[in-house]
Amino acid sequence: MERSLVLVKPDGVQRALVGEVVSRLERRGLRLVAAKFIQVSKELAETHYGIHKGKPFYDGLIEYIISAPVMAMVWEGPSAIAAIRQTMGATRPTEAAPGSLRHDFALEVGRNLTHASDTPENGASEVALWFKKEELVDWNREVDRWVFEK
Ligand code: D4T
Repeated sequence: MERSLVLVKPDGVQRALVGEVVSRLERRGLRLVAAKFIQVSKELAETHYGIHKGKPFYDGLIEYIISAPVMAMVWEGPSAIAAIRQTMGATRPTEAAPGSLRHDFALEVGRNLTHASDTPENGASEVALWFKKEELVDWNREVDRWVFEK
C-alpha cells in the first residue's frame, strides 16, 4: 500500500475545486487517510520545495503556495503514487492527458491546481513533513475488498 501527500493548491481552493479533486480520488478507489485546510507557512513551503531552490521558478512557486489556504490530504492505495499522478495529469497542464484534472481545469504550470508525491519514498517523507502521526486515521473501509485485490 502506497501513500501520497495531495495538495489542492491555492488556485484550486480559490476556484472551488477541492470537491472535484476529492471526488475524483474517491471515485478512483483511493482511501483518504488525513485532511486539513491550512495556511502554509513560508518555512513549510521552503522545506517542501527545497529541491527546487535556485531554479528560476522557485521564488514564484513559494509565493504561490503561501498566497492563500491549501487543502492538504493523505491518500493511500495499491500503486497510489502512479494512480494519483495519472488522475492529476502531467505537471504542465498543456501536456496533461485528456480527462485528467490538469487537462480539464488548468492551463499553466504555475497554476496547476494540485500537488502529488512522485515516489513512494517521497510520499512517506512528505506525509511526515505535513502531518503529525496522530492526524493519520487508521480506519476500516467496508468496500475495500471490492476495490483492492488483496
Ligand atoms: P508538484 O510538486 O506541484 O506536484 O508538481 P510536480 O511534482 O508535478 O512537478 P515538479 O516537482 O517538477 O514541480 C514543482 C512545482 O513547480 C512548479 N513549476 C515547475 C513551475 O512553476 N515551473 C516549472 O518550470 C516547473 C518545472 C509546478 C510544480
